[in-house]
Amino acid sequence: TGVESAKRAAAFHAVSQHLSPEATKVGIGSGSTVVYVVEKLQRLPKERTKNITFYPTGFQSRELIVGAGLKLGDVADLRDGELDVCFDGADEVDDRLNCIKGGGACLMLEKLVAVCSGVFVVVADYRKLSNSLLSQYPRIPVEIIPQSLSYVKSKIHALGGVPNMRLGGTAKAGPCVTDNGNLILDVDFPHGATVDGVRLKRTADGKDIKGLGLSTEEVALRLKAIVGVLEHGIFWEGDKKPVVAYFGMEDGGVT
Ligand code: DER
Repeated sequence: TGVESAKRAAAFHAVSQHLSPEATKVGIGSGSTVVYVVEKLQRLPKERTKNITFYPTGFQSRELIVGAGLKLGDVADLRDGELDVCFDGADEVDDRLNCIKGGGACLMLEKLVAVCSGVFVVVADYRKLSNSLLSQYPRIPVEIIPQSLSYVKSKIHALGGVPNMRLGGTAKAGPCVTDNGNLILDVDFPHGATVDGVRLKRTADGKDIKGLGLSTEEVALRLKAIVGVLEHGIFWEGDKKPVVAYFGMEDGGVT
């Protein structure tokens, strides 16, 4: 389908552009687009990949690395900036290359690998392009420890958010459980966020402009500050290194 070939084009192009001959440590994200990143790596001459250790962002990512016969590393060994590059997908990317991630419930290790990487390379198809976060993908995945479920939901409501616990789907009764044994809340802000239930106002020319919510960046800070929240899917300046993004387009091109 158009989407799959767009994903593959973005992934192949990204690897050819950003896997330098000197690379020795590479992060591998999660999801369906990153499958093509590993396919491209597997097609490279063994000379190119035999000296590279690949670090997974979850169970699926680990399976991809091992399945491709690539050398597997342990994320627990990583320090800031230690990875030459990391390739990962996203659910939505805005014009400042900020992302919403977490559609695959792997956001915790994805963000850890992203912040340990010198360059964060996003690979995506054209559907992920967006001019402002939460317009195309109107929810923020948030990983929480299970015991905090009621508490975190109440705090998110107080922010003006609507938290929905992600279910495991038809193959599993009950919630989606992450690789870390936690739950995912998909949080929407239908009317913009507020602070402790009081909608933020901004006066301009002396008038109150009602209904202006928090910026997405402020939402990220407030979500992270709630006790019981492990991490959220807003990949923002504070959380990421230089970002490059490749989008496979419907016409087969890559931007
Ligand atoms: O969870 C994530 O952030 C993954 O990267 C995933 O959402 C990317 O989506 P994809 O399957 O369309 O590549």
